[in-house]
Amino acid sequence: MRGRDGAWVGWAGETGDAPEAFEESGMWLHPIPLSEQERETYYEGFSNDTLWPIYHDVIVPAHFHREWWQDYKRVNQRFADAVCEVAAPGAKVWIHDYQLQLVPNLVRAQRPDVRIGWFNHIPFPPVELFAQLPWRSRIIQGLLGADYLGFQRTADAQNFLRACRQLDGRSTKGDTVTTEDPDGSTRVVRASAVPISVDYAGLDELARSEPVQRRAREIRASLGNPEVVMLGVDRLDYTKGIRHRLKAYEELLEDEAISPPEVTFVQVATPSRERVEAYKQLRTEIETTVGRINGTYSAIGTPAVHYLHHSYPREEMAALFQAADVMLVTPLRDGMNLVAKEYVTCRHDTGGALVLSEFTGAWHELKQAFVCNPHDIEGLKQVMLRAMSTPEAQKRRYMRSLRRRVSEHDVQRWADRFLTNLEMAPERPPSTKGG
Ligand code: GDG
Repeated sequence: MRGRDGAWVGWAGETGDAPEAFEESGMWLHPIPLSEQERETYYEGFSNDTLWPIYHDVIVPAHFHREWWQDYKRVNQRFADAVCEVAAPGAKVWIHDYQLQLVPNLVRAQRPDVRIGWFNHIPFPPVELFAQLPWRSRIIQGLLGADYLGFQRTADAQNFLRACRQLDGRSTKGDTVTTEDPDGSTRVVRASAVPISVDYAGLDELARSEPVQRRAREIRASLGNPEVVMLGVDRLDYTKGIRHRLKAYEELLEDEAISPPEVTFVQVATPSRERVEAYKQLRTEIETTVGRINGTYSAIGTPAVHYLHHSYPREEMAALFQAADVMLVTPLRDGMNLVAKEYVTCRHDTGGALVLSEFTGAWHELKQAFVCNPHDIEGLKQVMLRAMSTPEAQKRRYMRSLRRRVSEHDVQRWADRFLTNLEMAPERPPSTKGG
């Protein structure tokens, strides 16, 4: 946003009245208020306890409440009204994520002059799961108010197109779907993959800086300079496969395939959605497991697992990535997973090894990673061992190739591609194949 002219409409971040709109670093920021009740019903409820589980393979059950849906509609209308207020004539409107799926159609109803795009940061579920949603047709209708819909993977775009066809009887052709507007005219909407990425240049520069390098050495020294540092960095979310990762690690300790202090594991679990029941349960489970592993396998001064339930500044994250020999990214389902791309970006020394779940969007781009299926604990253990024991020269070749991919497909390229797709939709831009 800083590199482009524009207005940003978003939740103020705290409940209650929102501040007046203001300018900051060349951006016009327009905060939207949420009441305490809407935080519970719209945000923690419908967004994070209905949609999030449905869109992530129902790893935990989804909860359906009609009052939550009413508030989802009301808040989406509030966002749409604000967008219509700030958008210049003919503006491009870029709507983000599953919390705002009704906004495209609500904006179109008031502002047929603007171009509307929507990007989904999380997966779009297979039709069999999406079909469970009592409000599925209303969501499809909401999204089809857009000119262009962007997804992380082609499979996500295809899931959406299939839902339009099978659940709503709409006609689809290639990556487009035909919809009818209230005035009876038909319109074609395009849905395709445009995978998100990271600020490669900015993060690479940060990782190369002397303070980050020094901090990385300090971290390794504080861990007792182990031969192998394994690292996990995730929001504390059941989609991230933290339990599976800990189980594999615990079994490797039990099998005596590894042992502290030669090998140690650092898990950063950033606090997240702490008032939602499934997250409370997950935290208890993870912390019990960490306690058990440490109780059994640690010695004084050399814990088997370093568990950190905090969030850290960017510099510290870059230093942690630098310090880690094996990065464990093992989600059960993840739209993209930026941590995998950030790890690769921080390894300008071409050191380290990335273990990556095949159920992440990132896996579709980072094929030189050590792939794993986190449900297969035995397989995951073998992959972890392989990531440690593969000869250095081979690992460097993998890392070079991973870095090339991320450097060539960074976040700027993602934004450019999205905006070009939006401009051209429903036509495909001439230079891209399927994207
Ligand atoms: C959603 C989708 C998709 C984490 N802890 C700290 C911290 N982080 C940063 C990471 C990374 C980001 O948060 C997390 O992004 P992920 O992509 O890994 O996962 P989600 O939060 O689930 O994001 C996901 C993403 O949207 C983008 O489209 O990739 O699939 O689920 O950047 O580094 N950053 C700092 N301190 C922390 O403690 N500074």
